[in-house]
Formats: sequence, C-alpha cells, structure tokens
Amino acid sequence: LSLLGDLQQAVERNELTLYYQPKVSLADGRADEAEALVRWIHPDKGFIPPGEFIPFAEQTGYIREVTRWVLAHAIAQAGQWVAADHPIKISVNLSTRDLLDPGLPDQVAALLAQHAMPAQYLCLEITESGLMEDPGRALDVLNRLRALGLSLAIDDYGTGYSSLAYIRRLPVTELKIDRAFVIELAHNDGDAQIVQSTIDLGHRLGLKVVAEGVEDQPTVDILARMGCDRIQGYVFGKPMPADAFVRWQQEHA
Ligand code: G
Ligand code: G
Ligand code: NA
Ligand code: MN
Repeated sequence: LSLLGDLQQAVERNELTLYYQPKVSLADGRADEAEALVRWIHPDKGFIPPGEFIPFAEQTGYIREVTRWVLAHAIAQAGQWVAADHPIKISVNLSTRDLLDPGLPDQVAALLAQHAMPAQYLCLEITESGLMEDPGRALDVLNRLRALGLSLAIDDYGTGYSSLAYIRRLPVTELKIDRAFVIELAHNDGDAQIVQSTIDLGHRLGLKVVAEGVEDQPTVDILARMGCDRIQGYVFGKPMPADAFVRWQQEHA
C-alpha cells in the first residue's frame, strides 16, 4: 500500500490517536487548557510522528479528512470532560488548506452541537503561512469560525512574515510565541527583548499570549515576570494520552 492508502486506512480504522499537552496558566497554575496533537500508531511500522505524515497529507489534500477526524475526536473528548464537570479548553491545529475550505465552519458547528460542546472550550490554532495563500477567503472562514464563539490562536508566531499590524485585522484571540524565541530566552538578550515586546503588543491588542517549548524553570520565571499568560512545554508536561493527561492534571492541581 502507498502511504496515502495507509493514511486513509488509518483514519477509517482509528489508528490515529490524540495526545494532549497542557497549556498552564501562569496567573494561577491551572492546567485547564491543552493542545491536541495527533499521533499515528501504524500496525506494522509503529509510531509515526505527525511531522512525517501531516506535510504529506497537506500535499495530497487528504489533510481535510485528517483534520475532520482530529476535530471530531477532540470535540468528543472535550464534550466528555465538560459533561464530567471537568472542562478543559482544547486547541486543535488547522492546516493551510483547512482555512480555504468554506465548509469548515458548518462542520465545526455540527460537531459542537452533536457533542453538546460549548464553543468556549474550543480553540483553533492557525499559522501565518496558512493565511497568506488566499487572505480574503481565509478571513471569511476565520470570521465564521469566530462567530461560533470559539477562540482562534496564531501558532508559531514570529517565524512567518506577518506583522502584528496584519494580525490585528484577524478575529484572533491568542498568540503563541514560537519555540525558536523561547529556547535561549534565559541567555539571549535579543530573544528576551523580542518576547517581552510581543507579550506587551499582544496584550495591547487584547490577545492572550502563550509561550511554546518551555523546557526549564528559569525560563518559566522569566516569562512570568514578563507577563506571559500561559506556558506550554516539557517543563510542565509532554503531549500525553487523554487518561494520562487527567492523571497528570490531578497530580499538578
Ligand atoms: O506533536 P508534535 O510536536 O510531534 O507535532 C509536530 C508537528 O505536527 C507540529 O507542527 C504540529 O503542529 C503538527 N501537528 C500535530 N498534530 C496536528 C494536527 O492534528 N493537525 C495538524 N494540521 N498538524 C498537527
Ligand atoms: O507546531 P506546533 O506548535 O503546533 O507543535 C508543537 C510541537 O512542539 C509538538 O511537536 C510538540 O510535541 C512540541 N513541543 C511541545 N513542547 C515542547 C518542548 O518543551 N520542547 C520541544 N523541543 N518541543 C516541544
Ligand atoms: Na499548534
Ligand atoms: Mn506552535
């Protein structure tokens, strides 16, 4: 079978699974948000990381089916957590192509309704590159998604070419500062200036600011002093299966 055939089977046979990585609030230490990250457990080849099949799925256009699978399962899981009186706001990654799909907002609305999931517990993460391909069409899709009441995050912020002046025109609610600016934060004054400025400007535009890829406590302390809202990184937790995420959360409460 080809990789595309394999991937189609994976979706049909539920060989995909979602891992959840905490997005911890610096104000109160709560881990009531998480990013859903897809994993493929192939019956013969074992664990295939998303870096190996997401770009391929994007090239072939099959990403729409993958995204639909991820959305359905993430929203079902979030709906379960809401029903258990233990709501977790879940972020799902969208790809470039998803933003060009005019049917996406209605699909998301239908999934939210099907799982009795309040939209306030869903965030969709988009990248700057996704916006550039056809900005008018992407903006229409984003406006209709935002109108459902969910949150929208700019992922990997700082690695693309869009300025905050451009992002200001988008209906986004959150900025995720790319790991590249966070890795050396404690040792590199240039990175520190960039991160502090991004946090300040983000706040002035009414956005929540999340730092990604934080691996050590000194960096957590610096980001807290800088006024960053949330942190996502190995320092708190790696992406983990849903049940492990709940256990992790209970231990870190
Ligand atoms: O989880 P990990 O750190 O291995 O992710 C690697 C890359 O795959 C990241 O860029 C991440 O955004 C992407 N990725 C993970 N899960 C999804 C998903 O469900 N949809 C899309 N489009 N990308 C994903
Ligand atoms: O591209 P995106 O930001 O959606 O993907 C997040 C990626 O970053 C995932 O592959 C996730 O596993 C990875 N990641 C999350 N936290 C850390 C971290 O602290 N260090 C490193 N190196 N990678 C991380
Ligand atoms: Na992401
Ligand atoms: Mn990111």
